[in-house]
Amino acid sequence: MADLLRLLLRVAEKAANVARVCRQEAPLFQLLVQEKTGDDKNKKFVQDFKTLADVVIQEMIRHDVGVQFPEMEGFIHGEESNKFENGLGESVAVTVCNTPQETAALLATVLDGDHTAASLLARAIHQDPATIDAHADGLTVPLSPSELGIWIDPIDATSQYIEGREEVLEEGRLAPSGLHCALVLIGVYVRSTGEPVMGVINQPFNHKDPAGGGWRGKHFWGVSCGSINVCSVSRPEAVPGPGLSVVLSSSEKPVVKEALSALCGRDKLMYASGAGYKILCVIQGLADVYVLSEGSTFKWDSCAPHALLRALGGGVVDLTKSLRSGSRAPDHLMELTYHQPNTECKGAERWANRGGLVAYRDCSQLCSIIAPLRDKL
Ligand code: 2IP
Ligand code: CA
Ligand code: CA
Repeated sequence: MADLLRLLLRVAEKAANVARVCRQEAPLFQLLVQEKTGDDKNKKFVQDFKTLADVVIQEMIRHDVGVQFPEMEGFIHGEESNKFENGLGESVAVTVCNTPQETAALLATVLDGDHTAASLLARAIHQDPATIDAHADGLTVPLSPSELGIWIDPIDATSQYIEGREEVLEEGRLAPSGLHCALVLIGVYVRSTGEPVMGVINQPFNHKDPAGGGWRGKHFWGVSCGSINVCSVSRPEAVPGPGLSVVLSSSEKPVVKEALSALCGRDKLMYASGAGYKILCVIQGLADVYVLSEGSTFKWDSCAPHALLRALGGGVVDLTKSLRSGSRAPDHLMELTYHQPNTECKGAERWANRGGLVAYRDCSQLCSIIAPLRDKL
């Protein structure tokens, strides 16, 4: 498992590089931020490019993991499909080839012959990132890659990534929107039980290099399997004082906002973009819980940060199941799992966390959220 962790940290860093390159290199950046106006072909092309950044990152991760762990190959899933239709209506399967030149040639067919952009992207995909040390050499977990599956969200909070607002982060404070909400999420689960056991999160736009070298990222990881619980983030200390702090999507239902504002301390009901970023806020102690009443997140959004929360003694439960549990406290049966689709649904909905969710660090805080919501929802 230490090998798999090291590999995932590396591919997540590579993914973050690709995400940064798309914003830093002018020919790519122009594609990313082009106005969505003009004729239909142009509109479609711009839309394509935004998706292409995601698809390329996901395929790169799938490729690199498959090379080192062939037994995982059929079990590496993600948000995107690699089938791509270019502006000319041709269908292209985006894959990572053996050489940067071949990858560039393939990407150029998707980018309507834009060879400059294709070469820049291919170079980033084939570049070796600086090695990231997990300090996890002694990590032994009784699981083999052939028992595991992977969920990838190549870029979570795409809208913030595209919009690109640069916020200066204040230590210990949550910033509701901006580039820092965009995250690369790679989660590992057990195929037979659906338990999330390993998660890697890379935040490509954490801070600006003070020497003018552009954006620098930050990575987070966690492993949780039986009695083995290790996380790169240390468990935040409990902050004394009344009320819980809660983070929500700004599009959360008014009834949920009202129920929770009665429960939270002053200024402790907060809003932030990105499902992954909101769970990361709980991991870092910037909020105590994240409540989402709708089925608008997917397995690829929650798997990686869920593993980190478990390693810290918390978790992510299905909100609907927890509300229906009568007076019983939420238990591990209500935790989200990652191996079974919603069979009655089609497309992405098959993998939606349909019952909504609550992400928490502390079981007692979870209970104190569920009871009042049960009366209101
Ligand atoms: C989105 C993204 C959104 C989030 C939504 C996710 O993923 O994280 O920000 O909505 O649930 O599915 P909100 O910010 O309102 O929580 P993506 O950007 O990958 O589509
Ligand atoms: Ca997402
Ligand atoms: Ca995404």
